[in-house]
Parts: sequence; structure tokens; C-alpha cells
Amino acid sequence: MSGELSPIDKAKFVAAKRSVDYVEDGMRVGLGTGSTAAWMVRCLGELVRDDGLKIRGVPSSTRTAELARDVGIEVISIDEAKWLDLTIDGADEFDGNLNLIKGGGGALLQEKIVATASDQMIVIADIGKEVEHLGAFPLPVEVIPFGWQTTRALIEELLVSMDVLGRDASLRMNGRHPYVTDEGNYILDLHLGRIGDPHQMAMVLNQMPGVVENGLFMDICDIVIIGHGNGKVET
Ligand code: ABF
Repeated sequence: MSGELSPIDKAKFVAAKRSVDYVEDGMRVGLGTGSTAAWMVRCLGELVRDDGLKIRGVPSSTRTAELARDVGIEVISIDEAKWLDLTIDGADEFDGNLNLIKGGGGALLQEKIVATASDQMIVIADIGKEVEHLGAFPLPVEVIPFGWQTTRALIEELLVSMDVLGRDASLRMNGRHPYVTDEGNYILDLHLGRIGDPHQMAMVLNQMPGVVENGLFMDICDIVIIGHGNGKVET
């Protein structure tokens, strides 16, 4: 399945492959979004097809739902599942406390709902995602389209009083139009450089009117499986 891969894709693939060892018969599994998570969905599909693994998958985006069905995984909604045994997803950054920035792929809202409703969350990532301090990767914040410029101005004002290096919030674009999430919202990417207190940042952002969710996943992840370009995997 993996063929000839570049070192970065190999790192993603080996982390994804290791993560499916945690999946057992009968589990309801949250399926993440992004290129690393896509490898995991393909690996799970192989187990379903070749080994008769019986699972139900709850996708965190329309993209992942489509892929999961294509590879033969039974797909159910989160409300049908009610509670999940395990979620496996990628990340844009993770730190030594297993806190994350997610949402570079635009699916942070569903990803956070799915991960929070799971007994366990496993993150799969290449070694390049590991950081000492979160924030070099722009922090995605999902906002409703109504008054998004006002929301952005309020966020930028808020950042002045917080322990961050940068303060710009840019509207994510899809060509000449704003990028629209599965829920019909926009995304502001906050260029913070370094987030001094991610717990506080996550809390304060979500208190602002117009903000639906932010990409800081605090105290949600249980395990990070890290893949290296030479095929090595560590947990
Ligand atoms: C999802 O995909 C996201 O939350 C994160 O933004 C992104 C990681 O992408 P990739 O696995 O392609 O690097 O997990």
C-alpha cells in the first residue's frame, strides 16, 4: 500500500500503521482528517477487508467519510455512536504535555467533538510536528460568517493583552473566496509565534461571540505516535 514514499510520507504512514494496532473488534472509532489520518483510514480498511475486523467509524469530515466508505469501513454518525472507544487523528503541532494545535486541514470543530466524545485519543504525526511551545503553526479559529471582521478585530484586541509574540489574524481563503468549513463557517488563522499559556488562550477565545471553536486541543490527547522518515516509530 505504501509503495515508494518520500521520507515525510513514510513517517506519516508508519505512525498511522502503528496506530491501528490499538483498534479492536467491535470498537466505535473516531476517524481523523488530513494526510496522516488518511493513511490510518486506509490501514483500517485493509484490516476490515482482509482480516474481517468489525468496527464502526465516525468520520470527522466529509472528506474522511468518503474515504472510509471507499475502503469498506461502516460509517455511522456521532449521534448514532453516542460514545466512542477511540479516536485516531493527526495534528499540526504537539508539545511535551500532549497538547495540540489542530485545524490546518479545516476540520477542527468536528475533530474536537469526536475526540472529546472518545475514551481515548491517539495522535499520529511525523516528528516535524513536535514543538517545545505551541504557536509557530498559525492557530485556526472557526468563526461564524456573520460579522467575521468584527470578530477578527475583537480577537486582535484580545491578543494585545496576552502572552503571545504575534497578533495577526488572517481569513483563510480558498482561491478568491473564503474557505468554508463543513459547518458553513469561516476560519481565522492566528499568527501567534508562541503561545505562553495555551489553556488560557483556548478558554478566552471560546468566550468570544462569533467564535465557534479554536484549534487548541488541551488535555484531550492520551498518546502520540511519532513516525520518522527512516521508518522508525516511537510512542
Ligand atoms: C488534521 O489534519 C488536522 O487537525 C491537522 O490540521 C491536519 C494534519 O494534517 P496532516 O496529517 O496532513 O499533516 O489532523
